[in-house]
Amino acid sequence: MEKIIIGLTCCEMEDIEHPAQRTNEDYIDAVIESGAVPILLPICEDNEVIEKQLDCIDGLIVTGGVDVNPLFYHDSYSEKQGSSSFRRDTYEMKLIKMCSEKKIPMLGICRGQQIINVTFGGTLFQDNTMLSHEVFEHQQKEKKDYPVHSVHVDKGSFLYPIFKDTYYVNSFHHQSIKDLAKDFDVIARSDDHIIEAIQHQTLDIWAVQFHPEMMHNRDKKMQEIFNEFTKKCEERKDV
Ligand SMILES: [Mn+2]
Repeated sequence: MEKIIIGLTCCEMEDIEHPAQRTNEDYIDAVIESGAVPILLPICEDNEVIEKQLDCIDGLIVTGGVDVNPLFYHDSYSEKQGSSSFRRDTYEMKLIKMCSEKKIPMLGICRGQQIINVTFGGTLFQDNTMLSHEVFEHQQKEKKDYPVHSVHVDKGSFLYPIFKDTYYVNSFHHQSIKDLAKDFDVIARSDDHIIEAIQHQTLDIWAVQFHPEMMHNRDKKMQEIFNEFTKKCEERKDV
């Protein structure tokens, strides 16, 4: 079978003199290991360019990065909000909308889960301490490829065949989902009830709050998330 192509979103680098965009190699490696071909999708403003970017891909991975600007979920800036990129938010929201219209499968990771939720009308906690109850530290000081907390997974979700009921994940997020977007289900939570994975009810949109790409070398189950996503994109292409 011909290899399918998966687009990876980029982040901006803060070099004022020589603006650049990049993505972490972990995503690239995990996609290649899954049997697909990764390509980078740079942030841009032109709708026609975005359309054309989508013509090139069979799947989209919305990668991690800075916080989403709270303006996009109609909230005002709190003291605990981190840095954000209006340009990246605007681009990714357009990309996600157009991608879902074309029914191209999508996998959101960390910020990716958050921006997918916001694109479909959901909201975020600007800091995990803003939840009404005590929460763990979700910004780990452990190495990136080691887990720090458990997640409890719903039967019937995309994660269940891989993780079963409970599994252990890494954690690099100080924000999390507050109100879930319409037509999505929460499919995994941590012990302190933070939303750690979501899934669309009818479209092929999956998202996780942890970073499977950072763990994929050490933990085959993390690689399996990418393998299953690639399989989903191949099935979709065959339709
Ligand atoms: Mn976490």
